[in-house]
Amino acid sequence: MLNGKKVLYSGMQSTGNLTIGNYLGALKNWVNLSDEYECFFMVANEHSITVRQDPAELRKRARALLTLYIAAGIDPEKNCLYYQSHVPAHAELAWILNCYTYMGELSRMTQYKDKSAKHADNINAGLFTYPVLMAADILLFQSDVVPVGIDQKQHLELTRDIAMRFNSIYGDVFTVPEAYIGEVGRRIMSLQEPEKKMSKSDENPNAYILMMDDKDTIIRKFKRAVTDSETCIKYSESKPGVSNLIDIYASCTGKSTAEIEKEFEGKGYGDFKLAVGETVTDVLVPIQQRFADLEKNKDYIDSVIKNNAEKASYFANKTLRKVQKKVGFPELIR
Ligand code: ATP
Ligand code: LTN
Repeated sequence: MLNGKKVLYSGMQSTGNLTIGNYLGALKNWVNLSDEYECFFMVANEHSITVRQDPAELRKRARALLTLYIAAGIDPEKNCLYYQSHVPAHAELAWILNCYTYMGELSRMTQYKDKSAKHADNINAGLFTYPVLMAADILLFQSDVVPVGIDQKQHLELTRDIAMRFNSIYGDVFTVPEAYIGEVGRRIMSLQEPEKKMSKSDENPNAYILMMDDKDTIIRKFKRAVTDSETCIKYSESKPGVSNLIDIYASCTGKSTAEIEKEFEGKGYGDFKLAVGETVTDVLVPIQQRFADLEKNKDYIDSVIKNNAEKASYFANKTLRKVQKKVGFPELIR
């Protein structure tokens, strides 16, 4: 608890441009939950370097991501938005937690398996211990709830295991967090291969809708979305393409699957795809406009970054000091 509220914590890597998968699976829930909780939203630029990055590009993307958090509706006066690399406690706690995490646990992580297959020329130790840094992020803030897409569930379970293991040795040091995974939008699929998750690192740009795509691009990509040889708009496991479009439409409009099926009864895929494209455009355009305005206001974004780095460090250091004491590191002599 912080200021009488439960603590909500989440972050995203500053690699690539966000897709509607990132938005509907995570960012949208952050905005919806932010009034109810004391929130910390972090830009995971330390996680980003587990895959090789261009330095200038990484710096630019981190700032764009933080700006996009605000453009999507997160109020930087009420919530703490910051860069992971501005708070050294993340890396320090990650080291300690590395010593309480087993190789076997980390080698079972599906994201590690996927990413090491994809980047076979650079299977670095950071890629392997990535979930420990994520556990450190979350545990440093004594977080109660962590809103993420379903692909991060396994990392959250590991975080809970690490927290409980540490607590069972040293007493109640960490709050054991819960994942918050939304009902709709938890797993948005590729528009080209609907059995695969929509990913910003997909080689085929038609597979994803970026949050910064313009209207024509959005409509064109939905038009080309892979469906099936039938024509009816029905949610079914055997129709992953159409079901994914229904999920996207449901998530953007708040309508239920049954309502959507009824709305498009007797209509074809062409009409439905156009409606999905227009709805997604209506959601994204205001965010894009706010983003463009915010980007021009350099001093404002700088002040958010500066103030929040201090605030985040203050809370993170409190937990870090407690942990250091528990494991037996001597206090600094002043
Ligand atoms: P990449 O695919 O390039 O590895 P990513 O798109 O998964 O990256 P992350 O920074 O790893 O991006 O994810 C940020 C947040 O967005 C996480 O909470 C993740 O669960 C969520 N998310 C990512 N893709 C989807 C998706 N297709 N559907 C729902 N949520 C998603
Ligand atoms: N691994 C997460 C990003 C992330 C995160 C976190 C999410 C890093 N640290 C802490 C929630 C809480 C991902 O989405 N790929």
